[in-house]
Order: sequence, then C-alpha cells, then structure tokens
Amino acid sequence: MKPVIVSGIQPSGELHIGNYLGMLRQAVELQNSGHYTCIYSIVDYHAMTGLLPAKERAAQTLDLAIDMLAAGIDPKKSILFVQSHVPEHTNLAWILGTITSMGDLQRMTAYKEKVAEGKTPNVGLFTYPVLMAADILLYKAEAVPVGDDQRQHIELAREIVRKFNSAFGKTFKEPRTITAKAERIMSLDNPEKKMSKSIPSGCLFLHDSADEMRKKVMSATTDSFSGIGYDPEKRPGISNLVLIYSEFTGLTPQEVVKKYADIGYADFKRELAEVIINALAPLQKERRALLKKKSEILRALQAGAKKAQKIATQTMEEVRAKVGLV
Ligand code: AQP
Repeated sequence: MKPVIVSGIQPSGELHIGNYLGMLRQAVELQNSGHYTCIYSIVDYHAMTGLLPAKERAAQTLDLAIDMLAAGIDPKKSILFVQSHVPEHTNLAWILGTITSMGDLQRMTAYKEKVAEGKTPNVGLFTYPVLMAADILLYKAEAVPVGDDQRQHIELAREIVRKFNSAFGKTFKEPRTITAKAERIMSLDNPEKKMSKSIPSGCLFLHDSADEMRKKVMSATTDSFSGIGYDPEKRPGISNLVLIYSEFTGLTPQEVVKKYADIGYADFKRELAEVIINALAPLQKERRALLKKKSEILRALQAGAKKAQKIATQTMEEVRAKVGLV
C-alpha cells in the first residue's frame, strides 16, 4: 500500500472557504498526485458534540458528501466514507482514551475556545481529540492535511502513539501534519477569529449565491489604514482578504498588494468578490449536478466504508492482541 493520508470533515454545517482553502483543496491535490492512499471521512460522531435534530444531522451528512465530491474528492481514487459506518473508530478511541491523560485534553485550545463560545462542555467535546487520534491511527496514516486549528490535535495523536508504542510495543507511526498556505482563514466580520461553520455571520460559504458573496465581501471588516496591505498581525482584516485573493488566483500576497497599490478598499473588495465567484462557479455547478444523484452517492459512501473497514479491522486485530483483549 502507498503511504496513507487521512483527513476528515465534520458535518456540522455548510462548508466555507476556510474549510476549502485550508484543507479540502489540499486533500484533492494529494489524491490527484497519485502518490498516496487517501482516506477521507465525514466525521459524524465528531459533529455529535453539538445537538441537532436527527433529520437535520442526516441531511448535513449527505450534504457534506456532495460538497466533498463537488470539490474533487473522487471515490474511485480515494476512500470516502462516513465515520460511524466503521465502528472500529470508536473501538480504538476507547483504548486510546485509557492512555490519554486528562491534563493533555485540558490543554486543548479548540475545546477551551468552544466552551468559551458557549458550547456545552460535554464529555464528547472533551474527548474529541482521542476519537480524532483513532480516526488517524486506525489507518496508520503517514500525514494528515488539516487547517491550523487542528495542529494541536495532531500533536496529541503523536503523543498517544509514543505512549501506546512504549506501553504495548511498536504498533503505530507518528502522523505528520500537512497544512496549506491558507492554514487559517479568518472570519469576515471578526478577523481576530477563524472562520467557523458554527459562527455563520463571518463565513463565506461554498454555495452562497453570487449576490450573497458580493454582499459579504463588501461588508467584510477591514481597518482605518489607507491602502491595501498584508500584515496579518497589525492589519488582520485586509490581510485576510489579500490572502483569500492570493489563494484563489495563485498570486503571492505581496503580488496582490502590488497589483492593488493604488486603489481603495471598496474597489479591491469588488474585484475580490468576482474572483471568488468565478473560482467557485465550477464547484457550484458540479454540486447542482450531484444533488440529483443522492442514491448513487449513498452507495459510494457504503462502498467506501467497506474498503475503510477492511484496513480498520486489521489494525484492530493487531491492537487487541497487543493490549491483551481476548
Ligand atoms: N478558518 C479556517 N481556515 C483554514 N482551515 C480551516 N478549517 C476549518 N476552519 C478553517 C479546516 O477545515 C477542516 C474541516 O474542519 P471541520 O469541519 O472538521 O472542523 P473545524 O475545524 O471545527 O471547522 P469549523 O468550520 O470551525 O467547524 P465548527 O464550527 O463546526 O467547529 C479541518 O482540517 C480544519 O482545520
């Protein structure tokens, strides 16, 4: 088997350009490179850390599959499946939880931020990084493409590998983090915070209409400096917009600043909106076509789960023997 790449996305709302530029686009590039076995999942157990009516949760799972396919994840090239269809994820998570320290979990910033934002601090939210470690280790992943917010969770997965290997003998390898240049796209209305599905007011969603995109970009928070600039520390708002422009055009942020040296924020935003609209148009077109193929997509997800489970079962057999489960 080629080196394994693993990643997942929560079906916790519509995908935004942060998810796309920070992770999904990279996942597609890795898949298309042909160098890896790519295993991508819709991590529905992770999304359960937030309460949602059953119908809505089911709809979000299928909707995310459609978005992933529309963005270029190809079930013929990658293993695409729904996390809860492969019970080995939670089986391994339990075992890994028994060697994870409370202190390590208490240090996780994503958990602290979610609680500070008002999310209920349930046990699932607290132990989320352990399940994420299981998602990765079950497939003995070499690397994990993620946004910057997940970097600490991968570090924890590496720590869990060290603990497991030292307690039970070499079993897992430490996964690497692969981050994109756009590892942290900030919220449009609060550029001090990352763009997050759970705070929709600052999100530019992949399937916003052209008019919605124009409206959101035009009202994005900038600053009172004059001229386009790129300095994420001092000027987070405009720098975020420059980064988004750069990511969708292939120019460097410095080239973007140079190109727009003589124009005001409003004109720059107008051009940025058109760049985003044009860049996402093929994805939106593909999404419309996929919406008519829901049963085909469900079948592809089931086939993906079978392939994933084949690998997962082997790992679990090895783990059970190592830890002494009969
Ligand atoms: N703003 C972002 N910039 C760059 N990358 C991002 N990612 C998320 N937000 C940004 C990356 O997208 C992948 C999928 O994310 P996820 O849905 O599994 O969970 P998340 O990181 O918690 O994403 P959200 O949008 O903030 O969702 P909610 O609000 O539901 O928690 C991950 O690789 C992530 O790093």
